[in-house]
Amino acid sequence: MPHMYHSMRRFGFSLHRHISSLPSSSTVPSGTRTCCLLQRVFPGTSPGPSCQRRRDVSTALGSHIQEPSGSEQRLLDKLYEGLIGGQRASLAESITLVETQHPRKKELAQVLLQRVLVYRREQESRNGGKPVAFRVGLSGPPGAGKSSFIEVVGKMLTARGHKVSVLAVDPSSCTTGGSLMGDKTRMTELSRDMSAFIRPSPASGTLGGVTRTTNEAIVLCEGAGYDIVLVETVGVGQSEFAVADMVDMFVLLIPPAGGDELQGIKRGIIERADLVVVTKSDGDLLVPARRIQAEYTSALKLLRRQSKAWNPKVVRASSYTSEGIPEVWAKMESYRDAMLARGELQGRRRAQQKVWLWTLIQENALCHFQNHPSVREALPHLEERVTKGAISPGLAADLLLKAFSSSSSSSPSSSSSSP
Ligand SMILES: Nc1nc2c(ncn2[C@@H]2O[C@H](COP(=O)(O)OP(=O)(O)O)[C@@H](O)[C@H]2O)c(=O)[nH]1
Ligand SMILES: [Mg+2]
Repeated sequence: MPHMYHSMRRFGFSLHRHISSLPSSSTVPSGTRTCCLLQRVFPGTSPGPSCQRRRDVSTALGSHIQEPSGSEQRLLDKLYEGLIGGQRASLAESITLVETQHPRKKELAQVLLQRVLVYRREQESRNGGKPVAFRVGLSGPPGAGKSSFIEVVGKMLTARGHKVSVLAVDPSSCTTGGSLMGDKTRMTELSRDMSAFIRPSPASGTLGGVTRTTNEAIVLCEGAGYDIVLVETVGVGQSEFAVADMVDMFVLLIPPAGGDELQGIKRGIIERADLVVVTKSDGDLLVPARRIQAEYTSALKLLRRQSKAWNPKVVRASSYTSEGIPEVWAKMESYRDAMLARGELQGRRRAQQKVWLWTLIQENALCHFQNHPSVREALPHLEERVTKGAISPGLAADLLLKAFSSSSSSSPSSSSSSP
């Protein structure tokens, strides 16, 4: 049966072309036609959920992507089967595929991703429409104790039978190739744990690119059966806002340190926090940790509530002594349960999908615009005139947009740019 399902999915692509050539006057809805055709080719196939799955994959990709060759198809099949079978090597390889800059591999990554999305949606519908995994973002200044915290929480969760994946978004690796996070080093035990998967941030790319691939990596981790996905990011630049937009719960980790170290924490990000954890609440740091907890508790009271189901809380924990760690997780669980019960978590995910769609459109459209020959030609001159005050920025923008839209449909290079 898996073999047959396999070959039927492979068939989805050629099928799509085949269907497109059917007379358009046909009164049968296109989806039904796919199923009927499949039944003709594979007798015994019933138009059930798997039929829907094939239809979804082929419809979503449409003629956008060139049909995979035999070897490409074998690679995709191998990755997909390995991934949903929960193999860590297949998951790692699949994430590498979504991180690639190679144009064709990027397309194949979308084919794989689309399959995993369809698979995951089926899992969700079997789960009463509720998400099958819990996504938690963890942010805080460098040295706050994020990695140490993830190591301890991660081990506790795998011991309880969960499968935990840890993804990292490091803005410093995008610009300098260096790392602010020190990544795996403090997760030595968790990285040896067979129920855990740790993936450091890619060492290059734009922040936009890295956050996009992180979003896609989350989907792949969930497809591989990881029911808890932790995304670690450092509280520098915009990465923490990007992470807040891709998780179910956003957690801010704050060290019990003096004012200077806490200066860097942006007010905007405190507003996004569903939970604040004061770290290193042990030994000499216990007293300052209590003080910071009290300060943040009163600060949070002044902020507008993000959710009807949940009031942000401030807790203390120590990764050294494990004190407070089970309680922090219990808080996270009660957040998830409250948000699920009111449908807020599902709503948040839907809203996030839309935010991401528009983020990607904006990035690509801007790139498209900047690379357009007419724009490139006119830009230096117009920029100069604007800076000299000779024309207004509004007029210059209008002129550039006019140049772009009047010839963008006829320009051969206008469709070849990518970010
Ligand atoms: N006292 C104490 N130190 C901690 C604790 N957790 C982490 N640290 C120390 O804080 C430093 C930064 O930890 P790390 O987990 O790498 O922070 P990250 O940069 O936020 O990931 C390291 O020297 C840790 O040993 C804790 O619970 N108690
Ligand atoms: Mg770290």
